[in-house]
Amino acid sequence: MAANTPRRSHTRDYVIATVLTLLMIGGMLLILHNITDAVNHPLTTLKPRGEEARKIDDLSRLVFGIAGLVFVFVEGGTLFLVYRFRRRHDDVDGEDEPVQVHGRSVLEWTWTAIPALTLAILAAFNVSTLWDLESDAEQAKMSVEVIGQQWWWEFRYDTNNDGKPDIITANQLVIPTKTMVAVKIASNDVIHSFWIPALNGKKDAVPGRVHRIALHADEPGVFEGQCTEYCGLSHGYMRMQVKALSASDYDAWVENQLSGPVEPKDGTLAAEGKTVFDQKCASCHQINGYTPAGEQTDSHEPNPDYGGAEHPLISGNAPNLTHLMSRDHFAGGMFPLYDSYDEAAPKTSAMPDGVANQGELGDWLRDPPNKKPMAADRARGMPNLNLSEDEIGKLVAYLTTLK
Ligand code: HEC
Ligand SMILES: [Cu+2]
Repeated sequence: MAANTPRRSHTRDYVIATVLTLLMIGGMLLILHNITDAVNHPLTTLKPRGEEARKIDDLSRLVFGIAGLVFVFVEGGTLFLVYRFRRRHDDVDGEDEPVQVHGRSVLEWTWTAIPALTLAILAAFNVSTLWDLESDAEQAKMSVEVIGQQWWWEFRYDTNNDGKPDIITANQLVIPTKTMVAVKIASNDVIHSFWIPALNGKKDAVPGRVHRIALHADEPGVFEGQCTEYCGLSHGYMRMQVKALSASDYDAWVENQLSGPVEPKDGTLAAEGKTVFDQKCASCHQINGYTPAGEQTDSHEPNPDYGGAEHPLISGNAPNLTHLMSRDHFAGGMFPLYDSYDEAAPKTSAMPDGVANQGELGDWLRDPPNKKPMAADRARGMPNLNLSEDEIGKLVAYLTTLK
């Protein structure tokens, strides 16, 4: 190459580099702003609301802190070297080059040892946090079974510890605050994943296995979650919530759940609805005490691993509806059960209080697979039962009494 290559103007390069850098920083700030906004983005992992989530958060802060230092050190070093050894306009190719260094074993050992040591330190913190989380789940006094179903979540409580569940609910897991609760996660069909980011990390629900994690909530609140393992057709419509209640509200909730189903008064629309229910719905859905065990239809044969016909409260593949209206949402947490809530009542009282969402419940009964994609022909989800408007009216009247 000729010794006097014409000098290029660097101004344009500097401008482009500056703009790109600013765009990158701006983008990063935008992402950071969004993922820490727990109101509009409730699945943020950066706003822990309980002891377990805080342990994970502390760990991730440490990891990101160290990663940040490494970033600053490496990027700073790179920029310094780029600047220090940049090509100058009077540089001559092949001359004036920096001293070439090769084969300095002390240097090479050092820059191998530093990253290895850093990773080893991080691994120690990681493993000890994992053990810590695991031992909380092991030692928790209270436990709830969580069962993933295509495409909703079932929760079973054994409040009197007789080995049989006595409360079965769906989609909204209710726990007392300031209490370590072990959740034992299983699946009735395919692999799902249970994830309430405000309270803990993810844990897969694997058929034939039971995985355990602990949930702990500092204060009353409703914490959002979403199935995070692709589980077929309506995976995206498989949400769940944890509702943490104060000790007294939790006791009130338990008492209500343990009570029998509300009996509609004779001669009311709801009573007629109950008759329709017994004919058209009870083969799949459980109302505690109504359906004789084992009367499920063949196509919805309950899985014996998960109680099946052994226990009269379990209906196998469909949610238990005994206290339907004690939840906030239905069908995998997708649709609100209340049109409007009583503003005076806190969202975290034992029982939601407001005007029942008759419209969407009616729509659901009119054509469930239209509201949420389901494979009812393969015993997954609720089929269209071709109900008449008259039946739908009666059923909605009945369902909305199930507090
Ligand atoms: C063939 C079985 C089957 C029959 C019959 C059936 N359902 Fe369902 N139903 C299901 C399944 C499965 C779900 C869960 C769907 C989901 O969330 O993905 C469900 C969900 C529901 C839900 C929402 C519950 C919740 O907490 O999420 C309601 C309400 C409901 N059904 C009412 C009825 C009524 C009323 C009838 C009778 C007209 C009926 N179902 C008949 C299987 C059935
Ligand atoms: Cu799922």
